[in-house]
Amino acid sequence: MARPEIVLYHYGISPFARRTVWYLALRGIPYSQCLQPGMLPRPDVARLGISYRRIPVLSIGKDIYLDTRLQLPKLEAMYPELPRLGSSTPEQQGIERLLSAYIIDSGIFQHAVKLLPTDLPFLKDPRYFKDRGDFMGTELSAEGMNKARPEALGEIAAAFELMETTFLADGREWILKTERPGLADIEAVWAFHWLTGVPGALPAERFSAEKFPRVYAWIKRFQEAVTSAKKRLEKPKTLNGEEAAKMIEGSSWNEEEEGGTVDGDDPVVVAEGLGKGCLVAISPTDTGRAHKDVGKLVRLDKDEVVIEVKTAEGESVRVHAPRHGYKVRRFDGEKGVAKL
Ligand SMILES: N[C@@H](CCC(=O)N[C@@H](CS)C(=O)NCC(=O)O)C(=O)O
Repeated sequence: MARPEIVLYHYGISPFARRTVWYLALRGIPYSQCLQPGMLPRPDVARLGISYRRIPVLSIGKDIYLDTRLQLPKLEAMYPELPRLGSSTPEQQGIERLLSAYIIDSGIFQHAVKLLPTDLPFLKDPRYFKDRGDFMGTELSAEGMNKARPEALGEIAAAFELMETTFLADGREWILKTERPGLADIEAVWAFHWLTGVPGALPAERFSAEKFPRVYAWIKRFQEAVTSAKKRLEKPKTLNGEEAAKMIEGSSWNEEEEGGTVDGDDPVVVAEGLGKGCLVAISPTDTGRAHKDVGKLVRLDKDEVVIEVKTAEGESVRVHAPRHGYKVRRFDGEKGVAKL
C-alpha cells in the first residue's frame, strides 16, 4: 500500500519548524508544505479542526502530530529503508533526550526570544506583542524585552560555553561523533543556529567565531549539510490550505485503523476517570496554553495522547500530542473550548 503523504504546516523563520524541516531533509523524506502566517489567525490549521496555535504541525495521512518532540520520533520510526538519524545505544539516546530537554525545557528558547532586536520589522507591528502575549501567557512589550536582555544574554552565553567546552571540546564534527549530523545535533543546534542568524540578536563583542570557534564551525557545518541534503531532495510542493486539507481528508491513516488503547493505570486516566471514547481536552503546559483541542480519546500511553476530531468538512482525523508538556483533562463543556 502507498505510504500516506506528509504535509508540514510551518513558516520559514520558525526555529522550531526548522527542526522538522531539517530532519526531513537530512533523512531524505519527501513532503509537501502548507505555509502559514507568522501569527494568528491560521485558518488552514483551523480548517483541520485544530485549535493548537503553535508551529509546526505535521500531518502524515489522517494522523496529525503536534510538537516537534513527537514529530521527530514518529518520523524516526518510519522509513526503515532510509538510514535513521538517532543513535542506537541507550547512553547516546539519553544524550539526545537530555539535549532536547535542555534547549526546550530549561528556558533557552524563552531567553533567545528576548534577544530578538526590537527594531526587527515584525516586532514593530503592535499585533505581534498581542499575539505573542497569547502565546507566552503573559503581557509582552518591546520595553520588557529590552529590560530582560542582560539576563538573557548571560544565559545564552552560558549555553554557548557549554557546547564549546563539553560536547564539541575535542574538535569532533558532530555531537555523537557520527559521520553525518545526527538527531543529537538537531536537538541542540537549532537555538544557536537561529540566534546567530538574526542580525543584532547577539552582540559581536561577546559572540563570534573567535570567542566560540567550535560552536560557530558546527553551526556552519550543519547548515552546509542541510543545504546539500535539500539539493538531493525534491523541492517540497507548496499546497494552499484547502488543497492540504483535501489531501489529508482523502488519505488513509498513518497509524493503525482502530487507533490503539487507553492505559487504565495511567495516573491521569485514573484521576480523570477516562476511557476510550471519552471527550477530553488536550493543551500544552508551557506556551500556547489557552488553545485546547477537544476530541474523543483514542489512545493514551506514557508517551502519547491521541484524540479524534472533525475537520471543517466533518471528516475524522486524529490529533497526536506527546504526554511530556501536555495536559489531558476530561471535557465537561467548559465555555470557550471548541465545540464538537
Ligand atoms: N514544543 C513545541 C514548541 C513550538 C513553538 O513554540 N513554535 C513557535 C514557532 S518557532 C510558535 O508556535 N510560536 C508562536 C506562533 O508561531 O504562533 C514544539 O516543539 O513544536
